[in-house]
Amino acid sequence: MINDKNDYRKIKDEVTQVAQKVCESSEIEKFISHIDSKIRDFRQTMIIYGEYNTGKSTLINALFGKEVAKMGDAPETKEVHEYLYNGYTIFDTPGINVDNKDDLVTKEQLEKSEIVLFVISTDGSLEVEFVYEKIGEVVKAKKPIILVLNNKNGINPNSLQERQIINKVYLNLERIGKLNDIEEIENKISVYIVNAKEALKAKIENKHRLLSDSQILGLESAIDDCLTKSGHKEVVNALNQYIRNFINNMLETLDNKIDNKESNQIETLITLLKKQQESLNIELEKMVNNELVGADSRILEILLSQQSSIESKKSDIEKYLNAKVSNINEKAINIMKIAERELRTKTDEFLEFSTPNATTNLANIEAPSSDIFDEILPKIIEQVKAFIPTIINEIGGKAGWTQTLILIVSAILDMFNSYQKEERQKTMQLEARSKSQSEINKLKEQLINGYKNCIKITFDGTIDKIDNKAKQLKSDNSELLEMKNKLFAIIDRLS
Ligand SMILES: Nc1nc2c(ncn2[C@@H]2O[C@H](COP(=O)(O)OP(=O)(O)O)[C@@H](O)[C@H]2O)c(=O)[nH]1
Ligand SMILES: [Mg+2]
Repeated sequence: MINDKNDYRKIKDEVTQVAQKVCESSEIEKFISHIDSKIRDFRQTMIIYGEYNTGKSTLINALFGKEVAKMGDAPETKEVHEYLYNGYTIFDTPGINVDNKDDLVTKEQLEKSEIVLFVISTDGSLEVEFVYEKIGEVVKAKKPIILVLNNKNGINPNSLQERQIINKVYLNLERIGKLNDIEEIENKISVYIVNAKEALKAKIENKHRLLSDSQILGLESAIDDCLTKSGHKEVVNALNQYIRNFINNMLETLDNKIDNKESNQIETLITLLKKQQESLNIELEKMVNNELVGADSRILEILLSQQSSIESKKSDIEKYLNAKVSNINEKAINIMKIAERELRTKTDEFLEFSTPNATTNLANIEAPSSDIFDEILPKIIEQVKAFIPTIINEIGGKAGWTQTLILIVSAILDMFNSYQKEERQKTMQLEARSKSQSEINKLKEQLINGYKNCIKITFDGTIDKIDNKAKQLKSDNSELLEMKNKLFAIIDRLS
């Protein structure tokens, strides 16, 4: 629980520390300057609030009895003006429903003020829903509020028409109270009808009757009453809300950063690559199997042929297998080239799809979007594009396969030789068949594993790099989460 100015000093420092990583410096300056000014002068202030052209500035002048504020049908008040009234500060504002800039100026001042003098004009905004919503917001914020109906159309005081207008206003207040779950809203707002223009005139021209008819005197004592009765409690209430709003805006910015799609997009890219790798493996395995269908029978045929010598059998098998393997290699290269093209299209699509939006301009914090999408991803994509040539180089060097083939052919022939010498024809044929089968299976396995390995090495490197980036993003997120927790803890202290 916040008790004194020192608590606010601490909170200001803690909030500023996080804010420096989340907010624009101008926002932080405004925040610091408001807290500082409140610490310097812990008194309640009043804001003149309401739609523009309802007579807010005229009312200020009526209160002072002279023209201190500019009045006019065009929005005259473009910024917040500060007046000292009976020792209290009153702020005149441009009002709401003017334009974005003026509305924002007004909203900022509303957040900073403790007491609200809300002006509605009897000739205009009596039935405007938006106006009552704004009144509801003030009541919900637990700020004392006086509602002034500025009698622009000169209705006689205490007339039936005046009562009808006041009743209408109370009905509208009741309705907005129900809508916003505000109990007994009519007891939380005091309503006064005054004629600001005539009050000003009466004061300037010293006309007592006119002054009394303007009904400004009742309003003046209500304002005095409200100002003197409120104090520390109202200032703490408004200041806490001001800080909470500031923190909530920061939390929103942090949430946007945490929710940013980049982590998910990187996960998507990783999944895409893994799927690509898997389907490449399957396709190559199928191709190798298909290409070697019947290879064992062909080898057996060569082995059992009557005419040729062992030497020529050996060279026939070698030739046959060499041709097979180089055919398979060619097909493997083709498959990988197609895969490369497909991957390139997919990654291009991915990049196009995941181009970061340019609206993340709020913070000074390292926005992960820029470096991922501008620097790192293109590099990764380049690597992905380069993976096929790597494989082609590896399997293109035939030396490895030739070695394998010689081993396989020798194994088959050694076995065949020994049986031929013993002339156990039947057994030899059976053994030769199974040997051819098992050696061809070995060849299949070696080819498939060889390809898979090359693919794995290339994909793993790429996936690792992307994965690391994803991890880094997650740790960035954990930093952001930590900031959020700090802010939540401050909000807890404020309530
Ligand atoms: N007849 C009449 N006109 C008023 C009254 N109060 C303000 N006006 C006029 O309404 C216009 C807007 O007044 P102003 O005080 O500038 O409104 P603001 O934009 O809310 O500050 C001016 O032309 C005023 O002369 C009033 O009590 N009676
Ligand atoms: Mg004005």
